[in-house]
Amino acid sequence: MGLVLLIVIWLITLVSTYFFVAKTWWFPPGASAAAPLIDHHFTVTFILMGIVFVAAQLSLGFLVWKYRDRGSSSKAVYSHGNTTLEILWTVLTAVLFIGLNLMSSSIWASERFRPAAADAQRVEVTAMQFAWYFRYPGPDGKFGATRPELEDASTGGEGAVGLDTSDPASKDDVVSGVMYLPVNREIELILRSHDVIHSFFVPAMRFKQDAVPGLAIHMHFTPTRTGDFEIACAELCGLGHYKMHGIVKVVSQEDFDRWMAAREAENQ
Ligand SMILES: [Cu+2]
Repeated sequence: MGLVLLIVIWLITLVSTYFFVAKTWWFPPGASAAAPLIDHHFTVTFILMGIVFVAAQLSLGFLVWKYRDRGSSSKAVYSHGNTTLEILWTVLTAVLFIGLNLMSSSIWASERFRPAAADAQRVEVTAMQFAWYFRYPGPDGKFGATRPELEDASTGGEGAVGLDTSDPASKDDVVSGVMYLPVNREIELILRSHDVIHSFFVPAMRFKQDAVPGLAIHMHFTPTRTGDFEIACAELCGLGHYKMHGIVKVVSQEDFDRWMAAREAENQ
């Protein structure tokens, strides 16, 4: 029995490790400025943790086999353990955990704590059960006022985000169900939620941030490749959570301007 357990534990360990090493189910190729940094940090974490995981599981299998039931009737011996070893692995774990946090803090801060560039394209993201709406401030660079009592999800577009059309600044605001972004330009997001907590997740951008009712959360990132990328809601937000996805279309600045002009024309 001890031998069977050893084989099963080792097999599960090695087979699951294989899928990670072979990158069988992996990230989509990165499409934002922070993606290479995040991927590098992920690889470092993955290798360090992988070594710990494989070593721990291989020793577990070995010890299960070594201390198997040999049918002897000798009395069980109780051991207190080894204080030196316990201190050693607790300290090592702390060093690893705190060290990885320190290493990644600048990447985390670059999208959150540092303010967005002055020429960043601002997009307000409104999450609601179960859709995403994207609002652009238009040529005046100012978002018009929104009011919660005007929010009506069933109308879609401007009505869904509760745009106050009596505010002059709201006249040129553009609301879209698809997120258009210019490539190689910093994007400042303002994340809002209409009802419950949602999470704006764009795997290709390595970008994920909760949208929380009552908060306007500012974050920024820079898309570096054109194309269509999937947005998924990464917070279980209700029955329709599974279908709460959207598309980011990253296009050249000219195509973005053209799209914006067409939307402005529709607004008139
Ligand atoms: Cu959601």
